Formats: sequence, structure tokens, C-alpha cells
Amino acid sequence: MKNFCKIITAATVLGVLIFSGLSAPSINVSAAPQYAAALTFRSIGEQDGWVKESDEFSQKGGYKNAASSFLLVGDDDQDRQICTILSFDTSLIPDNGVVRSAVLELHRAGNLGSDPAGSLGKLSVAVKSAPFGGDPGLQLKDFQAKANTRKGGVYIRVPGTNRFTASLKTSRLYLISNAGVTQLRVCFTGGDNDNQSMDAYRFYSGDEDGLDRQPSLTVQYFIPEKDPAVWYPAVNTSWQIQLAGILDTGVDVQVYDVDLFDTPRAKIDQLHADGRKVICYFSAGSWEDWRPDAGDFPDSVIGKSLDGWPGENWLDIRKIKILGPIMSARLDLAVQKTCDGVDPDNVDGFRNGSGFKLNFQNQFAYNLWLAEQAHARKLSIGLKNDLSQIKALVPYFDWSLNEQCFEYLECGKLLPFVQSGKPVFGIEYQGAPSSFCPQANLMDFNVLKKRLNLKAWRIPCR
Ligand SMILES: [Ca+2]
Ligand SMILES: [Ca+2]
Ligand SMILES: [Ca+2]
Repeated sequence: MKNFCKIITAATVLGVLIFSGLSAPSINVSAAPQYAAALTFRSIGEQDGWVKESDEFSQKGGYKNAASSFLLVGDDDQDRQICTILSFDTSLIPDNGVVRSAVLELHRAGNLGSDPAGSLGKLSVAVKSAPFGGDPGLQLKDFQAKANTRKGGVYIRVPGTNRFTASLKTSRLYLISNAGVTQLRVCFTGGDNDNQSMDAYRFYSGDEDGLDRQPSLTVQYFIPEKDPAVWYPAVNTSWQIQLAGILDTGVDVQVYDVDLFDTPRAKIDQLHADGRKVICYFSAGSWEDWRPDAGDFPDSVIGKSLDGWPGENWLDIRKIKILGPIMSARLDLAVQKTCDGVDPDNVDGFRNGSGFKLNFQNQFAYNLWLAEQAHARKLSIGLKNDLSQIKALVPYFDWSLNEQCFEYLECGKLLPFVQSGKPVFGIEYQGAPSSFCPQANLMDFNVLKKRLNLKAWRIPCR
């Protein structure tokens, strides 16, 4: 490992990360309950380089150069696209470090031909949490090798200077590897501009002698710590969920999941007196026309109806300024009712026909906001379904609550929770318990067979 520098930082205050710019040779781990640090990595000269298409329409690498002090991004005089591969050894990030920002910086040495900005589209960065093409060395196939992010996930804005920077989207920061190299591929979205003439940026590579001219990736991370005031359930935790009908408080389990609005404080007191923990359910991503605060939602945030759930519509979760006060009031109600945790439902509207153009980043931002708001109130919080975001969100949530992962053959996606020492509470509505319980128990999940009405009836797998 070479060419990295470290920067020590301050602790977190009320969940807000504060980074100072002190240079120091080592990291002080013990000072604060949650500590944050920044590391700057330089692209590895032996591994970075440019790859050019074999011909204009091949979309496959045909030429490469890993040894040059320069990286190229653009096209050539035969309309062949040229992309750049960067390679950062990010393994210095601790195994339990959670990345909160990553900024790529490239220094332009000049252009070859005319300035490619404008005619070649946007300068996009694809992220791979492992080497492109399986080998950290530059290969022709790195041109087309699959990335974790779709092409165009992050764009580099063209600056007025020769210092090009891009912040990776916060929802994709989990792709920064703490086990080995993280590679980035920089290409123009337009491919080529059909003018039979070279148009390319020339950036300094990791082979450049001047350290400050080499491509860099500056990563800020923190080490999560448990808050003694928050309840964190163990992986193996017995539970019951009842969201409809007269609440039966007599089930001998450690945890109850009950409706936030419909459950009187006296029932929650009863459950606590019986030694149970109580999770309070509410919908964070849908509008329910029967709730006491239904009138607080402006029409502008209410979208399409949820299939099969009358009176319920998806919310425009991009509008945190509007939804924030409403959801905050619900979390305050959970505190007033002495709930130990919350179960915010419908936090995957971006994967459904919500009526709004919601994307992965919008959903990540909303769900992270919910987690931070719950923890600020000393409430434990679970991630409901939202399987495609588990890798990005598992550091911020305390358990998973899943419906039908066995029915849809997607339980493997929940393993990051168990691997992080956090429980998976599962519900299956279809099939005999014998068809899913052995596997559920093997995976250390807490699965119940329930009826779709979510009344008291249940068959636990263990
Ligand atoms: Ca190189
Ligand atoms: Ca490679
Ligand atoms: Ca051209």
C-alpha cells in the first residue's frame, strides 16, 4: 500500500459528523463514542490507465495503456470511445467503518484535440467495489466489465479549473470496499461525436510523479456505536405482530409489533409489565385516509393507490420538508406511548408505481432520515422490506422486518442483517410452515406464519 495520507477528525455531536482537517500520522480510535475519520487514497499507478474500444461500434476494449502518466477520456480519430479506469486500495477503511462521503478528484493536464465537453455528453463515473474484470490490473475487458452502479450513476461536473471533482452519491457509498480495491471507470455518456477527430481530456494518472496531481479519492467514515439508551434486539428474538383486531397481549414472546395509532398507552404498559418490548407500526411511505393526521398531508405529496389496499396511496418521499414534520410527530407519538422501537412501513415506494419519479438515492435519503430521527428520540428502528437497499442501509437500522422472502425466494438478501448481529423478523402468508421454517431457522431468522389480516393468529418457526 502506498501513497495515502490520513486525516484525524473530531467526534460526532448529536448525530452530525464534524470533520476537522488536522494532519496526523495515526488515528485516535478511543477518544469519542462515535468517531469519524477521513482518508485520502491515490490511484495505484500499476493498475490505472485508459482503455479504448476496438472499433467504433464494438463497445469492447481493444487497446489499453497502464504505464502512461496520463489518462484519457473521450474519443479518437476513428470515433472509438476511450475510458479511464482508476484503482484505489481502500482496504485501510476499518471493517466496521461506515463511509459517509467519498470525493473523487482528477487533475487535467490538458486536452488532446478539441475540448470534449459538450459534444460527448456527461462525464460519468461507474463504481465497482472490486476489480473490474476480476483482476486489479488493467485489462481490455475493463472497458465493458460490469460495474455495481449503472453507467451514469455519478457525474463529474466540468469545472472552470483543471481540478475535476465528483462526490459519489450517498446511497452508493457502501460500494467503497474495506476489503481491497475500489475501482472507478470514467467515461463520457455520449461515447463518440462522429467527427473522425480526437476529442479527449488528458488527466494525470497514478504514475505521475507529482503526488498532488495524481487522481485521489477522499473518504470520510465513522465507526457506529450502540447508544445505551436505545434498545437493540438480539438476532434470536421471539415476537408477535398484531395490527388488527382486539390486541391479544397473552402471547409469550419477547417483542410485540403493534399499531402506533390504534394501540392505547395502557396496552403498551401492559405489555411492558409482562416483560415485552414494543415496536410501534406506522406507514412512513403511504398516506392512509383513516389516520387522525390524514388531513396534514397536502395533495401534492399523495400519489397512486397501493394495489390491494383501499384508502392508501404512495407518498412523494422526496418531499422531506413536507413529510418531515408529519413523520416527526408520529415518532414523537411513539415516544409518548413509550414504544421501544418503530416499524415504518412502505419504505420502498421507488420500486413501486408510486406516481412519482422516485429513485434509489431519493429512497435512501428518506430512509436514512427516518433512522436518524428515530435514533435521535432513542427509538430502535427496523427496515421494512426494501431488499435492494439493505447493503446501503444495514449500518443505520437495528433489525429487518420482512414479508414473504421465502415466497419470493429472496431471503439471501437479508443476510447482511444477521451478519451484522441484527435480527430478521419474517412473515410468510403462503405455504405450510414446514415448507419454510427449517430454512428460516437455519438462517437464524425469526419467522412467523401469519394471515394477511395480521390479527393475533400465528405459527412461529421457533
Ligand atoms: Ca497507470
Ligand atoms: Ca481489471
Ligand atoms: Ca471525436
